[in-house]
Amino acid sequence: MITNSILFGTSNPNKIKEAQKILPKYTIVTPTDIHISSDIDEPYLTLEKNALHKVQTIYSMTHMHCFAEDTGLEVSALDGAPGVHTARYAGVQRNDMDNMQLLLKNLEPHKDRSARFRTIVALCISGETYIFEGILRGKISLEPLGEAGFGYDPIFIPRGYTQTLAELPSEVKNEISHRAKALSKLALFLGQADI
Ligand code: ITT
Repeated sequence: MITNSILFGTSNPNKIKEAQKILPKYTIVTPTDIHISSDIDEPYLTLEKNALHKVQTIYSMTHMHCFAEDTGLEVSALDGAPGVHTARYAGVQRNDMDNMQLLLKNLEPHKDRSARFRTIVALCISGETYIFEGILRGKISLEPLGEAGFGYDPIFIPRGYTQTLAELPSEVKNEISHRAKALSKLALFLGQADI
């Protein structure tokens, strides 16, 4: 066991940056650090199944304590879309601006702009898997605003705020976000398991 070190199986450097700030007591090891591929497919139709698939794939390659996550943006008026298709909403190019523009267009006819980010973190310790969920509620803005964060942050206004996640300081996002909530549960679990 590597005390206080944990492998985060992701290809997204922004997620790694956020996770390291949210989990200061742990050293986050990345796939790049240990020279393995971080490009894992997401073949399933739920965030839970994809997160478990990712962590099991990473564990089978490394046998290290590891976690992976899948995040979706769920928009009420669009029946929960883009959901599990969030990354490729506007196509396989996985382009953030294309994705946001398509979402804004599809939401145009609707009054209800409420939405939520949902993160499922899957943890694998000695081959056993565990799931933690984090949800951030809010609404979709009328246009992209702000430079911080990544992905859909420029069009998501968290409940209780007037600015998008990309306009708010990163410290605020890391306190309130879906990822922060799921990773705080993971940290509590690891602390109780003395890992
Ligand atoms: P993995 O290697 O961890 O899978 P990824 O970037 O492919 O990295 P996801 O499949 O979870 O991650 O991403 C789903 C989409 O949601 C993708 O378009 C992200 O940019 C977006 N996303 C994820 N977390 C976000 C956040 O905190 N704020 C805004 N957008 C986010």
